[in-house]
Amino acid sequence: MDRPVLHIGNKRFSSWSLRAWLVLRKAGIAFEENLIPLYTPDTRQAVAAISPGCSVPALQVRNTVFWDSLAIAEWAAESVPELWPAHEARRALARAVAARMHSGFTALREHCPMDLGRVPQAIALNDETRADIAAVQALWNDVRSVDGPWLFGQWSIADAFYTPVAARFHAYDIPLHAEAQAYCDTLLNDKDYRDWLGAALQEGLPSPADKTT
Ligand SMILES: N[C@@H](CCC(=O)N[C@@H](CS)C(=O)NCC(=O)O)C(=O)O
Repeated sequence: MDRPVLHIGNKRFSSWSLRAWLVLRKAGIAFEENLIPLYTPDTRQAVAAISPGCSVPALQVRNTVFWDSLAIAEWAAESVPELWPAHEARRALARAVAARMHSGFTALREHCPMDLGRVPQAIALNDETRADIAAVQALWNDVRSVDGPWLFGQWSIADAFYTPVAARFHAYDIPLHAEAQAYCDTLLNDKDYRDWLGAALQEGLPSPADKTT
């Protein structure tokens, strides 16, 4: 049977692609990758040609292409339910936590775009971004399990959604509470994330003309 193909953006910049890629890796689903360079004059057309949602990541499964990191994660969880917590209430909470990242924290996403090639360096942060950073840490503090190093004990899709956040905190040298820093260290030392990072650092890239959030 043909393997699914995950269409992704540059590993250095595409935080949404990283989320979907991590989920498929953790699910143990074999897949091919197709990288579409972002920030080129041809990007829009190239993405529109493969993704009905005109965005990456997009996953081609046989004759169907579906898009959006959260939809791809849910597709994987249909065959690998362990990608979400087993307990019903924790599972609902994990979904809410992932969804909050997916649709929120916009100041953090805009002002601290993911750039895995960036030498860690602080920047001036506006009030909205500082508020997002505080809210992320408060959220982690509220939900974090004592049963393991991940947000819900075992690795879950929620961890995929916060891995790029940890990468931003690192790249912009953002001081964190000790517990939040420990969780970020767990995310950034994860073997699958390190594989993605290694590939990102091999990419020869121009500076983005636009910023990915
Ligand atoms: N909500 C979407 C966001 C995807 C997104 O914004 N992708 C960016 C790259 S990280 C993109 O496809 N950009 C292509 C373009 O702007 O033409 C998801 O979760 O997958």
